[in-house]
Amino acid sequence: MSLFDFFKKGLEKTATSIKRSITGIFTDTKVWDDETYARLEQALIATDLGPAVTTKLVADLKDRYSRGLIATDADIISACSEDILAILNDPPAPPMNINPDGPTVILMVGVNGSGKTTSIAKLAHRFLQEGKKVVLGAGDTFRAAGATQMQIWAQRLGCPVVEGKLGGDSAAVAFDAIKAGIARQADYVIIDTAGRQHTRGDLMAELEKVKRITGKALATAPHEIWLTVDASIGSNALTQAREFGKLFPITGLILTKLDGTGRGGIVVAIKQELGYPVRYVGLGETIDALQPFDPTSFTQALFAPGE
Ligand SMILES: Nc1nc2c(ncn2[C@@H]2O[C@H](COP(=O)(O)OP(=O)(O)O)[C@@H](O)[C@H]2O)c(=O)[nH]1
Ligand SMILES: [Mg+2]
Repeated sequence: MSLFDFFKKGLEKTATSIKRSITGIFTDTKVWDDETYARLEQALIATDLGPAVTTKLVADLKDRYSRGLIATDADIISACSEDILAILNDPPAPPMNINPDGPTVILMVGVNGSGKTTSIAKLAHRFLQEGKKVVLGAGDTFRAAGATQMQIWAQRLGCPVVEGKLGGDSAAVAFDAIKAGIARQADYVIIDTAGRQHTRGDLMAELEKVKRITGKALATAPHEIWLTVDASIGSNALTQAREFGKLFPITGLILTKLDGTGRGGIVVAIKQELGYPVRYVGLGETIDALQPFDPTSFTQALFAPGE
C-alpha cells in the first residue's frame, strides 16, 4: 500500500465526519449569514479540529465567500484543505535528532493504553526494514504484561530486547539497553516506559529519573522523547499532550488509533495549539500500520472523495 492509501484507509471515518460537517451546512443555504457561520463553527468543533483551527477556517471561508471566491461545495472543501495543510506545515517538523556517533536513543512515554509498546514494535519493524540495527528496552516494569508483551514482539521481529524484573527499576533497564545498543553498534535504542498519568507526581519523578539515567549511559541521550497519544479520545488527547508537555520535555508525538475514530481532526488541533512535531501516526493494528506523518497525505486523505 502507498503512504497515501494508508492514510486514506486509516482516516476514512474522520474524512466522512469532517466533510459531512462542512458541506452539510451550506447545502440549500441561499445566503450565508452569521447564523450559517455559527452552525459551521459548531459542526467543526464537533470534529475535534479544536477551537483555534475552527476559528481560522470559519474566518477564511467568510473572507473567501465575501470576495466571491466560493460558489460550490468543492470550493469550500478546497479552501479548508488548503488551510489545514498550511497549519500542519507551519512550521514543518524539524528532522529527527539522529546521533551520528552511536545509537539514537528514543524514549517512549505516555499513559497506559495509549499505544507505547505496540508503536515501539511497529517502529522497530520500520527501522529493521530499512536495514538498521535496533535494541529494545522493556522499561515498563510496572505492569506484569508490560515486559512480556515487549518480549513477544521482539521475538517476532528478531530484535534483541533488554528486560528488567517486574516491579524493578525501569531506569536500570534503560541504562542496560543503551549499553547493549552501544556494544552491538545499534542504530536505534527504543525504550518503553510504564504508563504515566500526567497527574501522578511520583510516576513523573520516576520518568525524570529514567531520562537522567539514559544520559549517564550515553551523554547525548535521550535524543528523542516521544509521547504516544490515543487520537480516539478526541479533545482529551489535546489536554493530555498539553499537560504532559508541561511536565516533561517531549520532542515529538505519535498519534495512535486514528483508524476506527472520526476524531482525527485532533491532529490538526494539537499541531495548531501545541506545535509539537507529529512524528508517526497509528493507522491500524497491523505491524506496518505505523506511518510517518505526512501533512500532504493526511490532508488529501481527509478530503479525498468517498467511495
Ligand atoms: N486500531 C489501532 N489500535 C492500536 C493502535 N496503536 C495501539 N493500538 C492498540 O491499543 C492497545 C494498547 O496499546 P499498547 O501498546 O499496549 O499501549 P501501552 O499501554 O501504551 O503500551 C493495544 O490493543 C494495541 O493493539 C493503532 O494505531 N490502531
Ligand atoms: Mg505497554
